[in-house]
Amino acid sequence: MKVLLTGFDAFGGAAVNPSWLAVQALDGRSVAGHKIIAAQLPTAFETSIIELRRLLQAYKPALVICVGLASGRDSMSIERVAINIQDASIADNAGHQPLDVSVISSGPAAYFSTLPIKAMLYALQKAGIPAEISQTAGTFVCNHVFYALMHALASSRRAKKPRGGFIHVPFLPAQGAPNMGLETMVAGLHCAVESALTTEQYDLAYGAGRIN
Ligand code: PCA
Repeated sequence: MKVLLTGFDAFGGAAVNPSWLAVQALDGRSVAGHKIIAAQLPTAFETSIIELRRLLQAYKPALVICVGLASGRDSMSIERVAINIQDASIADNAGHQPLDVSVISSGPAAYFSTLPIKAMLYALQKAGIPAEISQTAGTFVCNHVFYALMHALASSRRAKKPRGGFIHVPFLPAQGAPNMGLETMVAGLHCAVESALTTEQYDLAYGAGRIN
């Protein structure tokens, strides 16, 4: 039983992406009887979701959490909803800057995360880690990957559909403010994975989970 955690490579001129450093630190760790596999996605519209689909096929994880950087945020942001749009204010790492186009033309307008987002929020807060529910993952590569993930999981024919969703992390202290230390991010993701694996009941649409 596996958990897939993805982070992104650096983009927009930055030297590192904290999302990759944080998930990499959890690679191989066991949580609630599951083994974590960390993988990097390119910050590029087209190739990110090709790689994501390959990883889903290869590992058939029970839980998938994609992680990305959101500058300007001061907490771990558990995303509620992925929307069917690509609208980039900067070029991605492949030089593409899509404007006002869908992620999947035949797909619905949006997908809710199937993570128990409120249970995860309370677990993080209980552990003293700054956390919030976010109502938008933006319209750049993170939202794109989140939408493609939820589309793939929704059409999964596995008996028990894997749960999946997205978490944004802040800058690292060396990147600017607001920020969060890498150790706090790693502890937060560990806590989020544990909560997602051990919260049994939740409302699919709203993510309200029973608090353990
Ligand atoms: N953050 C960007 C893409 C990659 C990343 O880490 C975003 O929020 O869309």
